[in-house]
Amino acid sequence: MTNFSDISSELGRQAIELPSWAFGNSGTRFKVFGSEGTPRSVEEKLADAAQVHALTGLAPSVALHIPWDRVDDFDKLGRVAEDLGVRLGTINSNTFQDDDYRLGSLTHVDERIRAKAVAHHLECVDIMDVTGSRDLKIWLADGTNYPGQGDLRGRQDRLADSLRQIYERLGDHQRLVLEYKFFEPAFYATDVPDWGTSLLHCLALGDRAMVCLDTGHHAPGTNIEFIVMQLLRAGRLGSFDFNSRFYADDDLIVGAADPFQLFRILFEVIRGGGYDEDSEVAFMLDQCHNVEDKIPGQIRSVLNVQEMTARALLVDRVALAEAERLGDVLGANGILMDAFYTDVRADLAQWRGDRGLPTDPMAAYIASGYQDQIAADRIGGTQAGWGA
Ligand code: LRH
Ligand code: MN
Ligand code: MN
Repeated sequence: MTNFSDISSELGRQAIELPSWAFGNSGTRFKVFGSEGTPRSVEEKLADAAQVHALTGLAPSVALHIPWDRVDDFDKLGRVAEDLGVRLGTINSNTFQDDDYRLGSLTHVDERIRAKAVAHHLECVDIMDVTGSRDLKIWLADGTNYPGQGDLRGRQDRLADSLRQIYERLGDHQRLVLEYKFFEPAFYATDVPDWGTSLLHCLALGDRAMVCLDTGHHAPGTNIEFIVMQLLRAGRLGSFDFNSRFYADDDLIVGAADPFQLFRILFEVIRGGGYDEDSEVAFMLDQCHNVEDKIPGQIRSVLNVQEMTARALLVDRVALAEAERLGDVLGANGILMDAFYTDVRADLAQWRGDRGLPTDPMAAYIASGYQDQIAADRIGGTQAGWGA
């Protein structure tokens, strides 16, 4: 049996990147609700993210989305982040809110528009050079709504060529991370719909091309931990976009809908070496907080990931391997479930206290008065970018 004391140092190396867009107003296609205290600038988004890190010690970096977070001086923005106690992380490209991209971006049949989309990604790499970011994350809304609308094969060939141009621009320490999603906004055929398509493109590009697994981007019932295992096995799991879903790409708080699935995913990450000290798998949130307060939403999210990581680390892997070897079906399953059902919340509270962090970060946030302060100070906060 593994005890909490055996895993406490391993918990110390957990880092979960926050998305800048989690702090802006967001919603569905029906309504974007405004909320008090919403950031009016990228700097204010960073300030909010820094609260999450200060209270949990879990979120040292912030992902940016371009153009949502475009500023004149990224070097200065990096220093602002540093002063706040965080750093700039992954740069996300965005080719889904420009009229030119109605029929595609990196796959577009019109060479002028495809070149514009490639150029946008090259600008993102320029930004990464300034911010020191390692990862360029690409998610494409590209796809078709009707059979016959586009040549499926031609779109893949153009995508491969566009990605090659972007990949060639990367520095030695930089990575291209290609995210997939099975549908939406395209409903008939999405150009990067699944991990197989993403992996094929990455394999063609080179060692620094990796797959991003967004947990909300699969059909219901998909065994996501199997995908985690396979990508780790291939050395191509680049990053996670964590969130949870009940129906489609809901972007709800990770671990809220199905904590057991999060546990299973994290167990495969750990078993596959993705949580090792030298692992380059990036853990990120990709969430929106439509009806709840955003900063506590992010605090709850990173705590959920930490809690399930702790439970997954508690799995007695020696006993599990032995039970598997012996063909002890229910014994093996029982070993996994014992860890899943272990309530680690009190141990984690103490773990935080031992490190000078609040034992209850949610309560500490409310007590800090930060929410009231930003509600008073900030009038007319911005949307996350959706619909903007
Ligand atoms: C697409 C997605 C992708 C985008 C983010 C805002 O659904 O998951 O990662 O960058 O949402
Ligand atoms: Mn995502
Ligand atoms: Mn998504």
